[in-house]
Amino acid sequence: MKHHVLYSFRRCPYAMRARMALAYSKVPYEHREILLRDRPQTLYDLSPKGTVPVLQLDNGSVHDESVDIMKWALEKNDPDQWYKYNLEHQDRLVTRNDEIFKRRLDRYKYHIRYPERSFEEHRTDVSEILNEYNALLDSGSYMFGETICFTDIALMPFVRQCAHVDLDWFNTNFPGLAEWLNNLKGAELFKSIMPKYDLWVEGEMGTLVTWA
Ligand SMILES: N[C@@H](CCC(=O)N[C@@H](CS)C(=O)NCC(=O)O)C(=O)O
Repeated sequence: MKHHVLYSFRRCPYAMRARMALAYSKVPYEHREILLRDRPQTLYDLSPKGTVPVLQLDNGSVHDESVDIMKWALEKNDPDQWYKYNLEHQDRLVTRNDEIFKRRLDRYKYHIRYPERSFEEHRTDVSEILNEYNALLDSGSYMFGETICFTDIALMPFVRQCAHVDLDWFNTNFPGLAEWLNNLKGAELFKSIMPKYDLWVEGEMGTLVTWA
């Protein structure tokens, strides 16, 4: 293969964090936009679990976990040292997001499907973790100080999704986190990974993504 290939879905938070890391590290790749409800066979051939994002490297090896894709990109190029300090703490926060916050977020967002708890209880569950994020931001604009790091980017798409369930509530209760989110949402990095790509057609070339 001549280049790396990313299978992605625009609105998937895991794919967003992978795309942001690839953009930051300026790794060129072929973007293949897919639909979750109509996943191409090639995706399953590369990774039987069929989730996105999947990155197939130009040497044929495959990363099918968003965190692995991020770390692979940062190993190639990490000019602002996103993943150089506080590694254990950074990993702990991201794992907690993926293993606990994401589950709570789904229950809060789709509370109608989880009637065993009330909407308020689901909201309390996400609040517990949002409060921790908010407290981290007491001492800086980003999770680990005044500059963006791996954790900010890995968490942002999930916090964004959570905020949008009820933006007024989010902004009122987590002001530091709301400002953090607005900064990241408004940043060129995020905007650069959100264009609407044409759907990839099996057997054809996707969209080549290159960086100046
Ligand atoms: N642990 C995976 C999770 C990826 C994931 O669950 N992606 C969702 C889309 S947002 C997906 O592909 N869902 C389809 C499915 O679970 O079958 C990662 O970090 O890449």
